Amino acid sequence: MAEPTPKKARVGYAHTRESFLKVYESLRDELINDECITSASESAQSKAAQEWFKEVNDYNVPGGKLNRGMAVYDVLASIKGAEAVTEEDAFKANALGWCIEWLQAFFLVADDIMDGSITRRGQPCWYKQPKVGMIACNDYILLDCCIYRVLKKHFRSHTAYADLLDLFHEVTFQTSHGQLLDLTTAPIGSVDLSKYTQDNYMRIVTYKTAFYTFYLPVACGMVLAGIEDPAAFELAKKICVEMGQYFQIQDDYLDCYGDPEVIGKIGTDIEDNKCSWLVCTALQVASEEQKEVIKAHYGRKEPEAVAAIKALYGDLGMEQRFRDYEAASYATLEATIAEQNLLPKQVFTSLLAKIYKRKK
Ligand code: GPP
Ligand code: MG
Ligand code: MG
Ligand code: MG
Repeated sequence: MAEPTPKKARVGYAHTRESFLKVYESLRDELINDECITSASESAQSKAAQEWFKEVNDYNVPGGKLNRGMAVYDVLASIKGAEAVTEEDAFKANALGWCIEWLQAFFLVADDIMDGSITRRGQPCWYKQPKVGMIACNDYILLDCCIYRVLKKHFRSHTAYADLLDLFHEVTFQTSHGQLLDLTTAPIGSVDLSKYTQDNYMRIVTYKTAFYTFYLPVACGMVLAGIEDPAAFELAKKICVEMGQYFQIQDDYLDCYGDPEVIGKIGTDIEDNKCSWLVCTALQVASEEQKEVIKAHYGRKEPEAVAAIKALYGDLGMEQRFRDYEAASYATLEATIAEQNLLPKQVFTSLLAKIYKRKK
């Protein structure tokens, strides 16, 4: 009698940057050929528009660290176990991951205009390209639209379609509220040191960064894993907000002390009058005389003014203060993650490991 054919083992899905990028290419091709914008695609005008749309995507979407996008699969695998994740699940996780990367691209193109930034991810900001300029305002709207086209195409029959739509809309609302706080706390040409408080700072970074950077990927992974318990989402939000605050404090530190070659962008926080962790912390320890230096030089474009602020940060030992904060914050986060039992700890520890002591 013939031996029974052994059950074919499922070939494990390799979750690599390369496999994630392959999903981007197929989603992007679907988008640029989306039938709701290609009815007249034979005309030269339509061809040129399609080329532009492709370039907007390729220039702004896939070139970052991809931590947010790749985290959706990691969260799903941490909850279900990697061996239980099917190819179909993996595709869905990666498609949602790319929706987050599209959201990030939308935010960054817009943020760079608002912050007057020069470079991003090691290349000129999109709006700085001579042929682009303020066309970038329409391009970031297009980047935002991509999220909802991908969701419609790949999730419209999913039981959680409405929840996913709501999640992306809510997080966009929270982030633009954060951007409003960020911009209005740093009005050009008026340095009001009384605004740079710890409370104001934490409110800005919670909204402008934490929800979309950490809560969104975690919540997407949880939705795909079939989690419905509101308490689990509340807990995830609490931990993700704490992690997001830490992440933005690192971003503020790197704006001043990071190597532009490594972080891929040139810092503008001092010139832009930003309510940054560095200026808020400096003000807590500065003497009256040092506060006068901040008042006279913060929020100014002149290189000497920026140099005066950086020298003051040096006098106040800001680099060491940041390292102390980083160690303390990491310890607190580890404790918060360890003391909960609603979600596998790996959901959060794998995210934290990727950002601890990051240089970019
Ligand atoms: C980070 O601020 C926050 C964002 C990029 C969100 C922008 C939100 C919008 C609604 C446009 P940042 O200016 O410190 O970031 P970076 O240092 O990367 O410019
Ligand atoms: Mg910016
Ligand atoms: Mg900004
Ligand atoms: Mg920044």
